[in-house]
Formats: sequence, C-alpha cells, structure tokens
Amino acid sequence: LAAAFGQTPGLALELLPEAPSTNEVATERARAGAAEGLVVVADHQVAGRGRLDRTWETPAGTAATFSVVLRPSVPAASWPWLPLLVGHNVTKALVALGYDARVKWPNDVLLDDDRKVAGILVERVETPDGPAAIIGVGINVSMTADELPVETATSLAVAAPGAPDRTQVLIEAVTAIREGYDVWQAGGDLGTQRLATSYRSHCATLGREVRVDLPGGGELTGRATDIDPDGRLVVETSSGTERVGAGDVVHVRA
Ligand code: BT5
Repeated sequence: LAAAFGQTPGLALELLPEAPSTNEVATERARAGAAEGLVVVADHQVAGRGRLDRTWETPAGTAATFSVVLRPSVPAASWPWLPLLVGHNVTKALVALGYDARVKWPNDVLLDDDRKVAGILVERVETPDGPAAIIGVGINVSMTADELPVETATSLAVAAPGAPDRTQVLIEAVTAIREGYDVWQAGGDLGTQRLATSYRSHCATLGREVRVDLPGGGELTGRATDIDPDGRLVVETSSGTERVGAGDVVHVRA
C-alpha cells in the first residue's frame, strides 16, 4: 500500500492498525495543518460514523476504510457537489473492478438488489488554513453474509466469489476520487456541469419512484426526475415539485 501511494502524486498515506473513526483522525490532522491529499487508512475502525449520528460497523480486516483530507478551492456554491463526486467515483472504481455498482442519490453505492456495499460521509471542518473537506469512505470487501451488520448491506465477496483484496479496492477508490476531484476543480463551473451530466447518467435514483425520509422527520413520495444545479434531488410529488438537499432515499419497487 505504501509503495502504491509513494508513486501517486498528490497523495500521502497514514496507515493505522486501529482508529475510532478515520474521519475523526483526518479532522485532527487537517486542523494540525495536513496538506490536501492525506489519506488516513484504518485496518480496523471501532467507532465508525454514518450520517446523522448513525453508526458504521465493519468487522476487523474486512473493509476498505479511509478518509481523505481535501482543501477545495471551488466557490462555496459548488461544495454540495463534493459528496456526489465521491459517490460517483467510488462507483466508477467498483465498476472498473468488474462489479455492477450503482449510486443512489446522494452517495450510497449499491450492488445487487439495491444492497449497500459502500457508505460515504463528507464533513466540512474549519481549520487555521481555511475550510477543509473530510471525505470518509467505507467499502465492504470480504465480509461473509453472516458478518454483514444490517439486512440492507452486502459486500464484494457476498456479491461474487473471488473478491479483490482490500489494498486493491482501496487504491482503485482513492485514485478514482483524486482524479475525479482534480478534473472537477480544474474545470471551474464547466467542471461542475460536466460532473452533473456524468452523475445524472449513472445515478440509479433518477426515473424511480422514491420515498425520501427527511432529516427533520417527515417524508415525501413521488418520482425522482432530476438532479438540480446545486446537487439536490428533484422529486415530482402529487402536490408539486420538491427539491431535496439531504435525506434518505428508498427506491420503491413497482
Ligand atoms: C453512511 O451513513 O453511509 C456513511 C458511512 C461512512 C463510513 C466511513 S468509514 C470511513 C469514515 N470514517 C467514519 O467514521 N465514517 C466514514 P448513513 O447513510 O447514515 O448510513 C448508516 C447506516 O448504514 C446505518 O444506520 C446502518 O443501517 C447501515 N450500515 C452500518 N454499517 C454498514 C455497513 N458496513 N454496510 C452497509 N450498511 C451499513
């Protein structure tokens, strides 16, 4: 792993046998001045976090678990695209490894039967060097069916025999994120438009009947028709068009 990182410009590696949450460690490093491109990898994460104070659980040695420090220079209005960019590029990495991966808005990565194989947590943190984005990614690699923490989860090994090893998955994912991020940043507004076009054409949520559980409680149902220029999901409900900036989407089967 260290050798692969050494050859990749713009990336540095901190490998930990165990961490509470790699997002927590990466946040500390960013506050202490870490440069963009630091990747904190934990062999075993013991207090992994999801969104909204939920937990992320992976048995030791079965997952690619990492966080990347980024310091985006894009205008504040483009920041909401970052979580989508990461979901899109983790999906691309799994597709490159031969999996039929899809992204559910905003950034759950799904395999067969809409089961979740990877989760992403992007957090903005203030640091003495300006705002940073902590990009946390957990990919279920070699867990057996018995080791899956929840009914809705899957792993690469459960999806198909002969899963690649964690190091390979990690390198593919980190490289895809870094490349996608560099192209997006270099492209300015056009970069965001290109990302939006690519994301739309790969997002499994568009065209589906959905139920969205909203963060403050409450839900809405309807057909997901678009992603707007700010990265929000557009849902046509029986009472009109709604735009959702955050929430949990359930793809409703016909
Ligand atoms: C997420 O939250 O999907 C974001 C998960 C981010 C995890 C990475 S690992 C590296 C970095 N460090 C951290 O501490 N976090 C990041 P959310 O959409 O809120 O989904 C959380 C829900 O997914 C939980 O409530 C469970 O239902 C389910 N879940 C927990 N562990 C899972 C797993 N390993 N695979 C699939 N689903 C899981």
